[in-house]
Amino acid sequence: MEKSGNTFGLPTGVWEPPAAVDPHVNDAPSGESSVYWIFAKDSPRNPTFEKRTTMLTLYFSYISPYSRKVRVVLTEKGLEFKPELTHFVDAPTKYPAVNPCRRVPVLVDGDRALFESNVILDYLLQTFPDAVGSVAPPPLSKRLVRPEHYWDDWQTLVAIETMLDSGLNLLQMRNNKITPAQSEYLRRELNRTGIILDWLEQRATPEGFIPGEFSILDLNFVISVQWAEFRGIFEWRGRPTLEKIVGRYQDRESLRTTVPESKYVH
Ligand SMILES: N[C@@H](CCC(=O)N[C@@H](CS)C(=O)NCC(=O)O)C(=O)O
Repeated sequence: MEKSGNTFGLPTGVWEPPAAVDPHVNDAPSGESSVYWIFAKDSPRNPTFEKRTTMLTLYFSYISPYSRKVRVVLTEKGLEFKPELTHFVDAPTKYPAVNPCRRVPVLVDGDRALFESNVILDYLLQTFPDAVGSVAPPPLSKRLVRPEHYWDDWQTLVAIETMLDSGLNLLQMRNNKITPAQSEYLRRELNRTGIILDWLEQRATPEGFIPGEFSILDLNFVISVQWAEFRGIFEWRGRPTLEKIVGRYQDRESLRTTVPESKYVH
């Protein structure tokens, strides 16, 4: 398999993505070795596209909910990227140079490597404010959080993120054959997810956490609970407003085309 270096001295092409899984992934046009089209050239939804000297690269795993957040926003914005499929248990040895935290996702844009999913989303929103790949209403938020509701939105975002982190801990421990029945800490983690869900139910509206737009809060929430359900980690249903948010967005193209599938579970 071809290995080529990049600014970070990373091997690329080590992890081969399954063929024809992500329609938004394209190679750089041949004959233009150092110039890449970052917007889908032929997409009628992207009449304006940019010529850049680098192509976005995403280190990700198909089953990672954090990676899915980035894939959803790349889809929403119609941005092409080079996929570097990375099994997260191999992240420490496969790409230590780009992420000291040694997790996926990582987005590389030229000489900049970004880690932490919501930071990457913030970067994409700020760097490509006008890119539109998905035309379905409501539109994707322009910002991670609303300036006029800055603290409230951040608290919601952090609560959703904490719920997902607790879910990840529960999954990792389950993989290590440790369950909440055996661990007081895991019982607290499980309990935490329910408390957060009840709190979110009070803050949500049937039109989402920020009515009028497909917000980063909605995106984080839908991805987190779909992941928890897919993995059988915690129950989230039975909260009518939250159920309405998922019902509202689950068929949106960016979410529908990135939904977790059993074939990627390893
Ligand atoms: N807070 C991070 C969490 C990322 C994360 O935990 N990713 C997992 C995969 S779902 C990972 O790479 N884990 C590495 C490991 O388990 O060592 C983010 O939002 O990006």
